[in-house]
Amino acid sequence: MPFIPNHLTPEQLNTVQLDGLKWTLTHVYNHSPFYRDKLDKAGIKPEDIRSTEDINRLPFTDKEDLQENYPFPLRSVPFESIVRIHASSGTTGKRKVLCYTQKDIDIWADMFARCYELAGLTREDRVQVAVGYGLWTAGVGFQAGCERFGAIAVPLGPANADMHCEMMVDMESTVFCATASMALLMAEEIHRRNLVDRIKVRKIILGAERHSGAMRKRIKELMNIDHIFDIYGLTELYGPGTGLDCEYHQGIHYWSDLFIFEIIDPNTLTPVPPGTIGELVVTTLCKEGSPLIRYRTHDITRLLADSCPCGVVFPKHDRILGRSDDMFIYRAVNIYPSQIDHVLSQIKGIGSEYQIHLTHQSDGRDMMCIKVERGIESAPEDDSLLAERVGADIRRKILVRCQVELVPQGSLPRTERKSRRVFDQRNGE
Ligand code: DLL
Repeated sequence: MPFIPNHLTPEQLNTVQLDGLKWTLTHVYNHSPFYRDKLDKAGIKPEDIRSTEDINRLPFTDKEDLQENYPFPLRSVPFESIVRIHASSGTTGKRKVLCYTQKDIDIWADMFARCYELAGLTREDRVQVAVGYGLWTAGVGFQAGCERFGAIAVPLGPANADMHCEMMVDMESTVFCATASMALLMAEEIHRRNLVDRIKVRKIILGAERHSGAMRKRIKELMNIDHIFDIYGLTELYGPGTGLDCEYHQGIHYWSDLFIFEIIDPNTLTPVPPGTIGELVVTTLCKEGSPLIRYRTHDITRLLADSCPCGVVFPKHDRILGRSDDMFIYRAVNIYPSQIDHVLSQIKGIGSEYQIHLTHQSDGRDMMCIKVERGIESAPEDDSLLAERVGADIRRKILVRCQVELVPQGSLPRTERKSRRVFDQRNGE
């Protein structure tokens, strides 16, 4: 039996969504004082939901709602029905803690199994999991999905490079799952140790952070990989596995029978049409423990309306282009790190790794310095030309002047978690 319910017609999907929306509203209204209060304030009762468009009338939920009601925000079932919690570290303040019932855990494993199926895995595959286990949803998500799918999980977690290399060779792992940063780190290690011909990994599934085309290209080349799949997810919405790009890599298919994705303009909070970039807002359709109603992810992307050559009926969103809270203002220009890595990705001769340092100069002006690694094919003598090229392209495409510093290949820190790109020292950070 396939895991992806590809037989669903658009009409059937719409019915599933409407039923799920009604169920969720009734569930939270009856069981969560927080949501009941929120809906009462907005003047909405569950029975007011008559079509999926009525979602527009519902109030938003945001990360502050999860922090203010710590430690069990959004809880909508009695404690005896909760079998697990997960948490993600908020950038500021308390962790976001989410509750799971057994049904939530089962649905999460099913949706993750769909991702493995979409990535073309078979039960013969050996899946080396290099993301963290514990409070974070990553490790257990990849593992439970793998077991549900029926492939062999090789559950290392971040571990160290020695152990990953050893297990990859000995276990003959065929799939490697990691954060984008960890995938790069391992690709470089495998290349450095001359292991490429001894490993059988042909597919990498990575996510948890935005990553550039240049980074994917480098990982693919270093490890001789056929496909890199981009997996999306967040703790609030079960965890990783809410969607994955198919082998055509033209967007991330997401499971619209389990949640509704909307894109809104983050300033006006109104929905924008498919194709328009904005903030992703999610509403769950069958989540029991901590349901989400129009939860603002702060992730920036867009819905893609076109059908996919792969034939999967589930809709797509674009890769995550950044986070609305990643934006920084430099010399009166709003800049997302993704704009910088987009510019860098187009320049031959530089590596995929970079950092953005913002400082306040003694003359009162702000300065942005981009440290970027020299590409393997470049020599230190090329530095000044490359720096000039980067500076000129940033000026032309983002309309700001900056300093550029070329640093040796491999000298910027590598991490097995999520890489930090922006270092804003303007407020004494
Ligand atoms: O990072 C879950 C996850 C683990 C997804 C492993 C994929 C792989 P959180 O720690 O709650 O959960 O962080 C969620 O990470 O809102 C995005 O900003 C970012 N993110 C997750 N996947 C991607 C991706 C996990 N594929 C936050 N591309 C999200 C870009 C991603 N950003």
